[in-house]
Amino acid sequence: MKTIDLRSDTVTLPSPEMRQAIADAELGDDVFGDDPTVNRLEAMAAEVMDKEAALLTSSGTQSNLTAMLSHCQRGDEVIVGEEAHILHYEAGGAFALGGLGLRPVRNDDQGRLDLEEVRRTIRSRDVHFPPTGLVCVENTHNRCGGSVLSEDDLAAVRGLADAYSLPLHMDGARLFNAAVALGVPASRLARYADSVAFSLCKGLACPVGSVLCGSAEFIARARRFRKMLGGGMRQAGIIAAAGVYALTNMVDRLAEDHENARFLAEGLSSIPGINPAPPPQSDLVFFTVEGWDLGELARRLGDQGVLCLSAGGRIRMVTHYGIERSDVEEALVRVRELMAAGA
Ligand code: TLP
Repeated sequence: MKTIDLRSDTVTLPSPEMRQAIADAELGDDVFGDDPTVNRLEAMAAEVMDKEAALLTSSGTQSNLTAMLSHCQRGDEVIVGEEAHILHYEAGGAFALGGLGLRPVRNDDQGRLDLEEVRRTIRSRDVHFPPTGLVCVENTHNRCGGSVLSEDDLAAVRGLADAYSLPLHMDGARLFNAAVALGVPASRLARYADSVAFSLCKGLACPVGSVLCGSAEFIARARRFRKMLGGGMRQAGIIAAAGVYALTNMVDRLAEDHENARFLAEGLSSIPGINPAPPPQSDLVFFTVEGWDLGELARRLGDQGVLCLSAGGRIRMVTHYGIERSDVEEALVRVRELMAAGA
């Protein structure tokens, strides 16, 4: 029985062409600035995001923490949506390692921050208060179902950040999914943020890595914080080569993952007992199920070779490189059979 792994787009494996690019990569010591492939990836990423500079990091988590450290001083507060990945899934690094307070504000089911609450949460200058140092947005938004922040959404939060002279960081782990969903270049979305982190190891199907982009001065600071976090990697061209390949060859195909996600969601909605979720905007599909313990359902699906995650009272399935339409069809057959068999 073929295993259909829908747990995350992080499970993607490099294509033969990507492996070849990795094998052929020219290498040097990146901590000395000598790795030509890393330098090439960073230049490409800066260009794609229309920022002055970029920095390869080991993960999205490292990019986000590096960004927060580079924008803020210890003791500052960082405003994040209450469903932000930074808040829920990054091991509390901002608190533990950065000495930063994360201040959650309400976000709607599309991942848009409640701007009135952001306004109320921004601290006035007073010796009693921790200064507000940064506002963060997430695009696409993971816990909000892979929803896409539009240019209007981003312009609104940018306007507010500007009104209070605050920098804006975008956790764009899946920013290319957002760009493909909106049919705009990623730079159109990146321009609203001072810094943007995008992942190489999700839909772009690289084995490792994330890239943080911003002004030259910001990235110079970030380079030191990345080193402090243990992210100074030596012959990192091995990683960067996959990134260069992905930026050239793996972006446009994300549209296929989005189509497969819509097809999956439609199919799931027609299975008795599954509560139809709103149509997915990108590659993440969430749903709830009547009469099942969701952990148990995920485990039983796993026994049937359909891997998914149960999180926050929902099941999550993700389409990605390596998952074809026929795999989605087969997954739907197996889910339908299990649901018919009952809890
Ligand atoms: N998300 C992973 C898990 O951590 C949940 C996933 O499978 O979706 N920002 C966003 C919006 C993310 O979804 C993720 C990873 C990250 C940052 C962190 O990236 P990594 O895993 O590279 O540290």
